[in-house]
Amino acid sequence: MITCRSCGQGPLRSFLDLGQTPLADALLRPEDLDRTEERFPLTLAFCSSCTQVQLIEDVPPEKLFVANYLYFSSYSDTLLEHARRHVETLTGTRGLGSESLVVEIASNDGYLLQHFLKAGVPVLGVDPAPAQAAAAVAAGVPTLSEFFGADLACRLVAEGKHADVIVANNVMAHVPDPNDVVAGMALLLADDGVITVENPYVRDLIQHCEFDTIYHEHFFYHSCHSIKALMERHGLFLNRVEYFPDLHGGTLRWFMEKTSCPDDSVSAFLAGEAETLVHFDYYTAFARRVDAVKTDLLALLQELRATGSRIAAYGAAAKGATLLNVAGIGTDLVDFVVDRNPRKQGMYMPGAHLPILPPSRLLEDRPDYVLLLAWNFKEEILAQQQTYRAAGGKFILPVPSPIVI
Ligand code: JHZ
Ligand code: ZN
Repeated sequence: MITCRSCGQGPLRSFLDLGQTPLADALLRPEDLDRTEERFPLTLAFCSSCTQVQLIEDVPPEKLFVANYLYFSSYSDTLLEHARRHVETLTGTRGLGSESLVVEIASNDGYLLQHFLKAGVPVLGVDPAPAQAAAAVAAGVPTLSEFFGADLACRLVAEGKHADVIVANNVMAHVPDPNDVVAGMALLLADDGVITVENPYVRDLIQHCEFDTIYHEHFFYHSCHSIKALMERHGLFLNRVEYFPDLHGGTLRWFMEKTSCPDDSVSAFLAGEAETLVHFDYYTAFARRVDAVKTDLLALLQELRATGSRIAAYGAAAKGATLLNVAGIGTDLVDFVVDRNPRKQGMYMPGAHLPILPPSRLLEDRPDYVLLLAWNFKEEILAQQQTYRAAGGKFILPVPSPIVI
């Protein structure tokens, strides 16, 4: 039996098979295009013991987050503003100052910690991705370029460090051994400290058919039940839940402390989940709905292409790679993808092999349609592309069901 990576039990019951796909962030250089790309099965399952939704297959994190992992958090203004507000609230509510310490796990390029530094609060970032950690250090954000876990936490504690706040945004999905990470958090957290964790909500993934957010980096798809169970195993208690419906398709922020004092938000979310996503039945229709989106999207693109339209895409996002590969969309249908991260420009999307170009190409080439792969930043990208739209350019939103806007 394959056991659950969170509770160690199971059984795991699979409910979605997305076939074999290349790693979603493994962008290709021109010279890689003729090489065979490694593909891995992508199957989603539900743990009957702790309700944690997770991937069945295991890709070693060293393959995922090191060499050609080019995701930089700072290319979205929406995300930067979300981070700035979180820092502002935490600094105020927790009374943080020059004697405090904030540790962020998966601190990327320092997009969040920079705001604490501006407020005079000492920080430490941890991120194994070398280019991102180097960018953070260059921007003055102290950062250790390694994986976070109990070992690193012990070393930091031995140096006399205790965190008043630990932030872990979009990383609890990415760790194959979440117990090691949470054990490390519990060791490092000061007795009166707080941990905030953010992750897309599995409820929104299912409800809005966001199947493209399923890829090998995301081992886990969290709910309040699954996070609570994971945290309690390490003496940490879920005391508050906040919901951001527009962030990454629907994100939850969980607050954990060493004492249990849950507010009403916790009971409200747990009650909602008890009726729905803690039961396997909740997931059984998902595969059929995913198939319908794939078929409809492919039919729409084929029809547009057949009538002479030119189609591009926006956002060389990991979710874009899943969408293109799972739906079978390649250069026969979409000419190129644009992205404002200069490190991604000049590279190619894994599997689908679309070239990645700067966003200015939309106005230069004037494709008739743009498939919005980064649909999670719809408002930001549509606002930025007003000139292209005013000139008649149209966007295609792939999920929850394909529409032209
Ligand atoms: P974006 C990433 O997923 C990676 P991805 C990771 N696995 C994760 O969990 C989630 O984030 C949270 C570009 N862009 O953020 C930037 C523009 O070009 O949706 C990105 O390359 N112009 C850690 O990769 C891409 O689009 C813009 O105006 O699916 C968006 O990728 C904006 C706003 C973005 O995440
Ligand atoms: Zn489990």
